[in-house]
Amino acid sequence: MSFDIEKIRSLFPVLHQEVHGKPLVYFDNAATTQKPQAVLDALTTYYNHDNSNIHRGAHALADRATRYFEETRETVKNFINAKEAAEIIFTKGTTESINLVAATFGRKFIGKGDEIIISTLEHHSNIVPWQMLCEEKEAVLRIIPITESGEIIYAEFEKLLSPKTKFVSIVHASNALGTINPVQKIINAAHAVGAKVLLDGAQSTSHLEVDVQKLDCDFLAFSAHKLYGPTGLGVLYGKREVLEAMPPFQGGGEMIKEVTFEKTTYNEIPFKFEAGTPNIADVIAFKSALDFINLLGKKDIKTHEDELLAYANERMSEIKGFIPVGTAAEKVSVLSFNINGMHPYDVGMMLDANGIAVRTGHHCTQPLMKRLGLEGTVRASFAVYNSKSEIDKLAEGISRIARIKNK
Ligand code: C6P
Repeated sequence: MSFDIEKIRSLFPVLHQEVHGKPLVYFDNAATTQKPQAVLDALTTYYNHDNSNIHRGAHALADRATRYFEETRETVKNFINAKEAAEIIFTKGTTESINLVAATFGRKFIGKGDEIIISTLEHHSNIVPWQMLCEEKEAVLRIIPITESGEIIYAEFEKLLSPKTKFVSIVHASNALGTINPVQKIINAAHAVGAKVLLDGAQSTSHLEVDVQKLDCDFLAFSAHKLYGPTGLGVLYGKREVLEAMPPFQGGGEMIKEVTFEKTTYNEIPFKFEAGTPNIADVIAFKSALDFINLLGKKDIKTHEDELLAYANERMSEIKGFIPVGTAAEKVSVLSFNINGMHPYDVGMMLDANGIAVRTGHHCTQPLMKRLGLEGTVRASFAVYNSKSEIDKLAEGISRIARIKNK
């Protein structure tokens, strides 16, 4: 598929509506992306034709559902270039993926006085599970500081590394500012002291090529709903040898080999980590979302989104009172800002009145906002179906709002 915006937009039914009497401009893609018709069709086709539990039934529907479910696992494997499909675990989302690692790898391998490194840029999902673990194990959480422009200070990260470092959990691309972290360097340096590395790929997997074998990360966590797929579904990638060394996350059906009242033996990966009936319909529909991304191609997606961000920066720089937040050299398509003298929430409400959907507030990154001395920001985040003419509408809306306070 060539990068034909009108054609791409025609695949997303939700985009074709008016909000408050204005055509919808959807710029809240970092929160969740919209779903193409193919994903919606896959959901109804599954329920209309194939609905069945998987990995258990001795009948045609169960076979079909199992096959489609495992086809998605294979597609995810290829999407991130994992070595094998068994390294792909389905979870509820990035949040659950990170919690799984903290609760299993963390509980088994991290002890008193050990250190875990995260950064100032982290989403709460990549802070709180590690804080909980540190509290339980008397381990220590270390934080990589950032510059005013929102980039981690790499030299400070190097100073934090020591033989005590057991784990580095780092966001690949910041949801609040868009900053892309130098993850390859971080992974190499962490491995050099024997630490394992988890990448929070919630915001990177939809914008950038993410090749887990090339990166050599031990874990990658991400959510289907930020990749044009359904909500309530996430992925945890882990290297086979690391996953095999970890205890299970939850106990129940599917994750066992054999159960007696005396002793239970656990299933092979990935099933060891997938207790209970999984989110079958959404897993099956996720394949259509990944097929859609693959058809467009990550390279062209990145080019398009970089163009949108550059254009947005150019348009906004003309506006008196526009304050950009997060000006890192390497960014995904996130435009975070404030308007001089205005609360971000009020800006968001005024944009909404013009049909423009943005997110406002702390973006689940309260420590980051505290570091920047801000209560929050307004965040416009761009996806494959967004266009320069929509950015013009954003610029016009912001200009009108800024004029109120910045005459
Ligand atoms: N960020 C945003 O508006 P879940 O909720 O589990 O799908 O993803 C959590 C998460 C973890 N890490 C990063 C970097 C994220 O951006 C998110 C989700 C959304 O920015 C909702 S808070």
